[in-house]
Amino acid sequence: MAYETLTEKTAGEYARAKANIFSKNSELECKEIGDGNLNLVFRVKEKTPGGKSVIIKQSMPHARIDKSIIAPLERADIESEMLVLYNQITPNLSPKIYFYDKEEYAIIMEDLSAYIVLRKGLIRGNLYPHLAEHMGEFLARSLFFTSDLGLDPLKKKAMQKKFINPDLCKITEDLVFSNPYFDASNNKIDPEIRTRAERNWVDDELKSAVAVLKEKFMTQGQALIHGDLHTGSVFVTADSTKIFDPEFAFFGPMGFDIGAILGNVILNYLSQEWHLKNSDNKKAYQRYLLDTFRGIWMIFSHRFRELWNSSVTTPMESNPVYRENYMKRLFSDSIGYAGCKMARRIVGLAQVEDIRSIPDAEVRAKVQIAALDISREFIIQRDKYYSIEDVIGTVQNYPL
Ligand code: SR1
Ligand code: MG
Repeated sequence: MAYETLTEKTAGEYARAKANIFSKNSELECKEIGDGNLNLVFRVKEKTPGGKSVIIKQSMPHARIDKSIIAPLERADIESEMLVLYNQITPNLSPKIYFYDKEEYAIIMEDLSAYIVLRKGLIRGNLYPHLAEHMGEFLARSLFFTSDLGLDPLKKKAMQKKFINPDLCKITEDLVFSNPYFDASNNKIDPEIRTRAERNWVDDELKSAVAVLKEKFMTQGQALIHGDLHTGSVFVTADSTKIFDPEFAFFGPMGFDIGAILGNVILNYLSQEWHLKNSDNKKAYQRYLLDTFRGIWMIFSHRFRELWNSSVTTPMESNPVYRENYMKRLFSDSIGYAGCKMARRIVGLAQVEDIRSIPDAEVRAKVQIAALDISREFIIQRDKYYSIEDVIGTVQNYPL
């Protein structure tokens, strides 16, 4: 069948025909619920109380947010393969796939409607006591077992051929590593922060540090990374975490995934200057966010070292001096990429609800400028931080 985009009218019967989930005669209801930047997303549900439901995610040949951005349909091949892989190497931390349709570029998967997108949960000030543990475990296992530390080099190279993702990498190269640092036509810059944003365009120290991180993103096939691991790519409940949306996956630097989640936690921390401004809870919630930030790195690095000690078999890589040198570089990359991921959400095309939903222009500008200043520190100082505590110090000492 030739590719055709699904609609609320067609997606229900499509799901019934393709996935062995719904009974023949059940009445189905369908809603398009996509609010991301790229794809169509439908929820199909049996109308009966307690009826079954699924999610269908379908690629379109361009980005939803900007039709001039090329985003090939084949990204759905990558996403479906990634979700299968995640279900194997990081069990229970991603949605299950029921069916992948290669002709329609549509994935039929588990409906996680009991969950909330982490970004929205954090904006509401919810606590997720297991988040750091689950993210740390996910990062350690997904990165270790797809790197040369945990994978046979021939298998890794065979996977590298399969997971080449040039157009989606180009989106990141432009939107994260280039456009925020010059007057790009698709930047979105609030007038109140224009002067601060323009300061970055003439900041050669910052721009050369970002160029180094960009070079690493483009050249270091360290592990099979998710590629877009912000708080909008994670579903949560109080005791469960599911990582989804790995359509940007490719073999790149591990720190890009770690930094993505860390940077987005800091954006939420800053946005609480508005969301919890009238609450006694603001300081406590910001402390919780910094605990989560610290916890993700600590649990990741602890589990990663454990996997290293138990599973690295080659003599060269078993060396503990090399291991600690690797961890140091990983830490520095993660903080640098956290900074890059923060800045792109302040001045670039695709921004984040945490900050865009602040209606008061003055408060929003204060938060945006804080994000740009902290992001600069993260990028420039990344090799000089001794521990995650020092990085937290940069955030805590910032005069908000
Ligand atoms: C054109 S796509 C814009 C952004 O949305 C995705 O979530 C990625 O972060 C991408 O950079
Ligand atoms: Mg996405």
